[in-house]
Amino acid sequence: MSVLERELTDGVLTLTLNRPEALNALTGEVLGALGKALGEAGRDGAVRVVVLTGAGRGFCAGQDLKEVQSGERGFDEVLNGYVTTISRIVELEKPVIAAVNGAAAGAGFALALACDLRLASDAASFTTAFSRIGLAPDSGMSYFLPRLVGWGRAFELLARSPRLSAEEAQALGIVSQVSPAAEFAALVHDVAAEFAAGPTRAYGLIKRALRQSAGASFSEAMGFEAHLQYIASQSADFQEGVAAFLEKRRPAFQGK
Ligand code: LHQ
Repeated sequence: MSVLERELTDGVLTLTLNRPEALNALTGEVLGALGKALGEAGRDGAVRVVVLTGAGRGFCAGQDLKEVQSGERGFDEVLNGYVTTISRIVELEKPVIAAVNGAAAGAGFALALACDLRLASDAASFTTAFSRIGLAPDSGMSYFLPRLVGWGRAFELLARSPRLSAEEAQALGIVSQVSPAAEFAALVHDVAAEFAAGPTRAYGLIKRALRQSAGASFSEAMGFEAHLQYIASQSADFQEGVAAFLEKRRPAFQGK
């Protein structure tokens, strides 16, 4: 068994963190495998959407604290592993869905935040965890969290580290949809299938536009939008989208 399971079906690449005995806590091996799989997903035209989930009752409990305590990897090496892998999610020009099946903590919570969309089972929970062990946030959490929930709530979630239920996370805007655990696989399948049949190129450009706008002035954002729209307008999916609208039928996007 691999620490990261991969399955590609109908354009949906499902990556399953697979250390259930430790709630899928992240080791160098897991992070390396995840980073590599995300890099390959970017180059593989058969992949239209990526789903990230966890095996067993956890989503991801963040950094494996046994590995940290063992000192087998230097602190810089551990931190750099997060920078690389989280950046791959953000830079991947395809939608990445976090299917949060269980507990998400620390860098595991950050991993979900770096994804483009979060779906949660009602068995999921979310906790920042860092301050409980005397740490500051990492893995992009200080960037993503205030953008989703606002500065004040982000401070409280980071400093007090409550364990949020899926419903509480949804009320804060962290999660977009929650379903009963028994129906979660069907929800994830349906949402992933929607993206797998969508205009992949446009999704990639949406990610690029949002990323750029986060640090841009209004006029810079408008200028960058025009640049991206030129790229989008060259795609086969744009031709198909307009033709389908005018012919009053559903578009058949090829992701090109
Ligand atoms: C674990 C872990 C874990 C190992 C549960 N490691 N075994 C970056 C750079 C450098 C340094 C440090 O960190 C970082 C980034 C980070 O991510 S820091 C934050 C690290 N994560 C945490 O502090 C979370 C620790 N875990 C928890 O608080 C709880 O386990 C949660 C809230 C996730 C779930 O609670 P429960 O559902 O009650 O499960 P549990 O605590 O009983 O855990 C089940 C097992 O998983 C247990 O093992 P055992 O052998 O006793 O059954 C835990 O030891 C193990 N486990 N998290 N991070």
